[in-house]
Amino acid sequence: AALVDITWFTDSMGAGRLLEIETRHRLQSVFSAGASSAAIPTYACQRRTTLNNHNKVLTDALKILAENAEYYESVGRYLAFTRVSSILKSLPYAVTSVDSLRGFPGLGEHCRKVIEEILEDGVCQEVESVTQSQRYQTLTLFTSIFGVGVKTAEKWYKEQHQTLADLRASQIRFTKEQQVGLQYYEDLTTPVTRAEADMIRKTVEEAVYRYLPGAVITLAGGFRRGKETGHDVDFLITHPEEGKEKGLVTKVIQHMASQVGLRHSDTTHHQAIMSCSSVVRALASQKCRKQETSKFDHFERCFTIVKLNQELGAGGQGAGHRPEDKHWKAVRVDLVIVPISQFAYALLGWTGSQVSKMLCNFPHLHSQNEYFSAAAEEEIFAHLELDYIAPWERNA
Ligand code: DCT
Ligand code: MG
Repeated sequence: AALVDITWFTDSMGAGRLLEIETRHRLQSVFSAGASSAAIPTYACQRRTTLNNHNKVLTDALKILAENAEYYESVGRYLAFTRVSSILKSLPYAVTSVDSLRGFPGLGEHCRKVIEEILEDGVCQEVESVTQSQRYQTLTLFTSIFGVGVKTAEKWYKEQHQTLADLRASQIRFTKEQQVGLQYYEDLTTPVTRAEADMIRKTVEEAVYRYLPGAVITLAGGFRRGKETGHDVDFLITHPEEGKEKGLVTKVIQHMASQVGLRHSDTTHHQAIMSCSSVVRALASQKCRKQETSKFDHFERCFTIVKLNQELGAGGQGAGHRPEDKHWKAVRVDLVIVPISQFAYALLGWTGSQVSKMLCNFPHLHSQNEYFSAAAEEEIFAHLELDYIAPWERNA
């Protein structure tokens, strides 16, 4: 059963640590099982977590500590902070005293102290000093660049780089993704709105229906969980007839690229739409779970950056950043092509949050890489004898 919680962490923490995480987690589960209060489901995927976070001050603080732990590659601490944060998000009330946290699954001394300090003083000294540290600031900045993970960010930090300007002026040989990440940094770190997602949907539809008229396109990711903004837009594409979807991704991308309509003189932005199929994220999920997963992670997919026209400066914010003649915004778009037989799993996985995705890797769902067939998400939950959790309750 401990597997349920493990897979969630493997994507963000990298391949080599699965075993370590698993071992620690099994221990944690054993110990927490006895203490956990009846009110809080032990499995993260069974907690109904809406976007209405009553404990944001606490979870923001724990998030900072979790990030910092990740920057120091401290898996155990990362897990501890993240687990507690995820449980706090699921509570339908604001925590006002540490005493009320008795029986709280996985609450260690460290988290307890952090929560206590914030409840009493409004701030936690440790969190304050982390956010003020140069290392934390620089690694947070660098990892916010598309194509840059913790390892790379740390390497650059150790080479004395601290700002984007430092990087741009350096001799570093950037990957293709990182070049794009730096080039469109402002755009890519500006949240994508739902309205923008809808506009992109039209572009995707136009390209997809051209090659596969009966295709079904579903907006997944945070937007499906009810979020108003996201860092990207995730689409699942399938067809009611199994196999019809094969090879679609290349055609769609080529068509979308040809429709971009760049001005002839526009040479600097010729990469406004590009295919980034080798992006870190794809690699993370494919490499690290070779045996256990899963067809789920081997769908045809493409991580792209789409040039979204923004007539009349829609979006408003960040006016100072944009050159006057730039009336478009670079937006990250993920396209995942899924055979209908596996659509329910893909939908569950790509809806997220990361916590819910783990259900797809649950061992009971497949034997010898053959999935139990499921026509809808509800069937996957039912097969695992779990209560169904709706997309908007998966915001752990
Ligand atoms: N996912 C996955 N494998 C990964 C990363 C993500 O299967 N390596 C799944 C889990 C969540 C879903 O895809 C969408 O991913 P994100 O876009 O990163 O998350 P989000 O919740 O949509 O966040 P945001 O709203 O910021 O885009
Ligand atoms: Mg997303």
